[in-house]
Amino acid sequence: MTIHEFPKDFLWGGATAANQFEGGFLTEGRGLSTNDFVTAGTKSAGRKISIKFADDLTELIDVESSIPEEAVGYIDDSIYYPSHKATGFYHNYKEDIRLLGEMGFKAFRMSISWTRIFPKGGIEGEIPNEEGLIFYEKVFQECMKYGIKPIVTLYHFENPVYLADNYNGWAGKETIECYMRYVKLVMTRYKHLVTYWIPINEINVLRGYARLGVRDTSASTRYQALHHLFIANARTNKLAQEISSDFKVGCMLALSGIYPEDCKPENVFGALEFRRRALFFADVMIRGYYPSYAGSMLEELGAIIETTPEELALIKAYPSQFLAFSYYRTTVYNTDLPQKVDTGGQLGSENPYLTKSPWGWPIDPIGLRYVLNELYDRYQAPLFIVENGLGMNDTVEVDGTINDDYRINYLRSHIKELMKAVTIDGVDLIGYTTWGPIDLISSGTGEMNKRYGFIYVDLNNQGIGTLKRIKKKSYYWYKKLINTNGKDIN
Ligand code: BGP
Repeated sequence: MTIHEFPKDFLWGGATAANQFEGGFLTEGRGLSTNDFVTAGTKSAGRKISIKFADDLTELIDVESSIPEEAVGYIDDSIYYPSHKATGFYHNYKEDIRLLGEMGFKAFRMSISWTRIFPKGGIEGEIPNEEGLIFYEKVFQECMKYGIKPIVTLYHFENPVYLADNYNGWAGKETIECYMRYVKLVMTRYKHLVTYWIPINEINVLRGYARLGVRDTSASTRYQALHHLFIANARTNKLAQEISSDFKVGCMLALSGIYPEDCKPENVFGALEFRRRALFFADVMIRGYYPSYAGSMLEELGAIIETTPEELALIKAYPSQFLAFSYYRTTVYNTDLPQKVDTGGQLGSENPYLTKSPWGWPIDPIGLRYVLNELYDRYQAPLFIVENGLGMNDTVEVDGTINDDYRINYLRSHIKELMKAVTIDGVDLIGYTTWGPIDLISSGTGEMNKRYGFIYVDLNNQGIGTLKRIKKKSYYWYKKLINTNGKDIN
């Protein structure tokens, strides 16, 4: 049964982030980002941050732990930091965009590395780095050549080190001012090249030094920082309206789905409460106000934050225009069991009805339709799936081919469900950008072998490889799908 027509201008494409894709570490005037100190991890062991104390002692600490007071982030030349080279988009952007263009991409989501524009983050009087500005200009012009719309994330898992160390990152109000200088500059400069903007990536999973720039990990610091991000988001929405009436600015959350384990009322209500910890962010940014459950939720988390009536009025006046989200999987909530947080959402108890990826992420296409409906019912705002995909270790065959049928199957099954959400359920969906269309570094583990791409990149977990690009089988499949606007899905 089809009641609604699938949009003709649907934005098919792929999504990346500078810290995982770009490389070009400290090249042409780029400043240090907190993510530059993050080491490669493994599937089981997490990523670390290298730090140095005043007495020159160095240490590796867990990526989400607090930075001791007398320590600073430190680059150890004997360590491999995946973000420094990443998969080389900085130097290879022309070929990369051509490959995406040839696939027929309508949209390419990417992030700007803030310290490429303002090495210190945009402190009062700081002169922007023209070479950084030119780099993104060339990237956007290249996209234009192929009719690809850039979807630009302004803050994706990296914070200027200067702001982290001097203002405690987003916990300090100064960071809002610096961010706004950066946003004003890039929005003004690129207003004829970019229409879609995403101020903050996955706001609901931001925590710690690397992703939020905060040096201590208390709940109060975290939620204060997140409140400051709400202010920055609202101010960005306001500014965008002033700069161009064409701009479309959306908030972005990690919204992999959550089910209660069974009909035990504690599990059902617990799952609802647990989901609110994520939806809270969209409630604030789309509806425009702290929801009625916010007080008790923050209290339970142990977070005490300060807000002013002026700030709340600003958040109310300038909500986001669309809700973008990542969807990788669903998880099962059981009130008696702990939930683990990682990239891709939450991990809870086992779901006996689903199979899992080698990284333990349950594969649930119907869950995508469920989440699309959940979000559309709640917000009645346009939605945009800006991340989805399957991380797998691909094999290059002796004849040079890469037969990633598992990826095609994953994407096909998810796209079928999103099409049902649009054509049967009537969800207003702007587009779909798969995660990492060209292989890039995993955010959660820092591995290279957790690949999502249609295009293979020759690089291993130790950072060794030629960076050569090879088209996978899925490349041709997605190309055909885009060219038929989703009709030829087989
Ligand atoms: C999201 C992030 C991305 C991306 C993705 C996949 O949370 O926005 O940056 O990395 O998850 O996660 P991973 O790289 O851990 O497989």
